[in-house]
Amino acid sequence: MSTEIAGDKSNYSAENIQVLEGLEAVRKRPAMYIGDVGFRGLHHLVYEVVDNSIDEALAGYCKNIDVIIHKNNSITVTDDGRGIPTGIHAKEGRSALEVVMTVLHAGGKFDKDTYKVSGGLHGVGVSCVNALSTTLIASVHRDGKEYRQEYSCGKPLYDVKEVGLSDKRGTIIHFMPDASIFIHTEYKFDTLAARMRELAYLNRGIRISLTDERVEEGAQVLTENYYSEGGLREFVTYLDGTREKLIPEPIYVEGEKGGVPVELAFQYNTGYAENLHSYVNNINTIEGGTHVAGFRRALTRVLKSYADKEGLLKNVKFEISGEDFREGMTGVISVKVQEPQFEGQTKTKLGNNEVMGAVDQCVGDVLGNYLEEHPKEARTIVNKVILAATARHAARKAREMVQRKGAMSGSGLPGKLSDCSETDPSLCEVYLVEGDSAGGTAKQGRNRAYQAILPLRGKILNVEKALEHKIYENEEIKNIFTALGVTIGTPEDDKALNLAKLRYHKVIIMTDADVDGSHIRTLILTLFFRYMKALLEFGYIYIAQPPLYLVKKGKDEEYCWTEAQREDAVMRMAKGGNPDSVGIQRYKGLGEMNAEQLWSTTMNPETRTLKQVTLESAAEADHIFSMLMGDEVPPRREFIEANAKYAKIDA
Ligand code: 0RA
Repeated sequence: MSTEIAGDKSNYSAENIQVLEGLEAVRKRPAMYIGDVGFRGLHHLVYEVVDNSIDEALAGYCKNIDVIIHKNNSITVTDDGRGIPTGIHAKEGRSALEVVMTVLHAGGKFDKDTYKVSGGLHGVGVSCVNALSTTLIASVHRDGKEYRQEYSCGKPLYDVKEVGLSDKRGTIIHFMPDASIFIHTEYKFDTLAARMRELAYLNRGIRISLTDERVEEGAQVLTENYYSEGGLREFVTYLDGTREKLIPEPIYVEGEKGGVPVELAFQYNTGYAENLHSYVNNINTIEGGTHVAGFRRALTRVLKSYADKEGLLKNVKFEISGEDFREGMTGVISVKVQEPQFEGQTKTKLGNNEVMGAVDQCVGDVLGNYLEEHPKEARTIVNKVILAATARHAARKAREMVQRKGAMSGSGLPGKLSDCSETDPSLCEVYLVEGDSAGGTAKQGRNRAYQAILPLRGKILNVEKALEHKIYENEEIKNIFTALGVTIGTPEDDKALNLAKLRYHKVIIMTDADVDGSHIRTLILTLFFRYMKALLEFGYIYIAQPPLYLVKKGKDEEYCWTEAQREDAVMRMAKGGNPDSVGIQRYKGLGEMNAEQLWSTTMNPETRTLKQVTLESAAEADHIFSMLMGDEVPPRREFIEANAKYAKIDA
């Protein structure tokens, strides 16, 4: 979070003008400050306020943070910290509280010693939340008194005032997001819950509660409490909940090198995927960076030298590579960096070089000792690594076979693909369609200029449970990746290179609106999540929304996607007469529509609705995919019905 006050060096009146411009600018271009004005931005407001309380907790003054979603979708965040100072700020000539609430980036100005590292991706401060709220009320309990100031669209309605005595301490921020700015104003409990849970794991010892008051009249409000004593150890155990673990407890590292606090935990499971989640200042760094590099380097070096020393690699005839040390590993790494440099396409890649060495040393020390003290676990891990290397060699052979074959057959595109004529990927879309018959209909109905169709035969392989080389050998999966033009299983570092080859910038999954369809959709999403996560990270994946009903009377026909739309259509067509005279056809399968119907309801960009799949929380998605597609059946049942909870899907 920046600590610069806008116009700090200019004179008083000029400064005031700049202050006004500051918050006006936020209202004019909100997306520049909070990312977007959709669901993401709306939820970002809460994170921004909570981040301030987390900072106060990290400074050691706050233990409890309570978040309430009120009935009208306004929010209250309460903490028991020192309270934002209310005295007159010498330089500004007005209350410090007012400065914090009305000046961009003023957050950390008053307490230089405070360890300020928390802060959302945009790190814009609570004044942005104020600017984007029709009403905001800040209450501060401090020095035996309660102070208050209210604002409208960022402008104070009165000077900070004392409203009474108080024996409490802390800050309460209540705000109502401005409906004229945000596309959506309804908060999603699950989205906020995932972030609060994540924050509790990342900052052990802080108690966070989330309450939803939007329940039926008279019903009990819903409250969830998040608290972690063990921090990242517990986070890893939570993420790996349904996977079979190889060692009894995660390996845990907590330390500090060169002023960089490092915390990390990792566990090995019987699976094949690497699930490493990384954070800098509580921000998920999806593109990794120097902290991840430091961890990988130490892991490879220490495990290799241990295995060599113990003579465990005597019979291994081939090279063991870095990735082999991370197969079937779930880990979380969290560092706190005073001045983080974020790079990469989504500005979520840590660039600070000093962090690499800090993490490397912390991990090196602890892991070396761990292996010496736990010979049984050490052997288990090394055996797993050797197995991974063996499998990787088999997989590479299989993959090379596939690629050689592909290169030989003409265009190299799968025979089942009906390609489009346009070649600019940004204009092209491909429909992955469940079943050959619906694929045929889609082929007739499409606009062949820019829409390609790839029919899929029923259920594809469950990659969560399959051996890696089986995945490369699977026809259906090969077809998908060949059609998309990207190489499956490319190391994460080559993401950008690989994505540049993507042949369609909309990859649209179109399945039946039944349980099987939802299962197939999840299988495809799991495949992308595990083997081409960048497609999800960069927002290339969409879900088609075929209608659920056709309501009909005489020549009148109307497609409906929800129960409410259906009831509405029936009433309108009955025109006050008997609703039974109106026919309702329920569509379960794509096959029940003809080409023209499929085009007009589901494929025509003018009239269709597509849902874009985004990864709001990769950690939460990891947890849910492993549960959905893993070995334990009961939790999966529940989730298949409530499809698409794993990844947030925005309209
Ligand atoms: C700067 C100085 C002090 C407290 C805070 C910031 C503070 C900010 C927020 C935002 C939400 N909750 C907060 N709690 C505290 C206090 C300095 C002092 O008392 O000496």
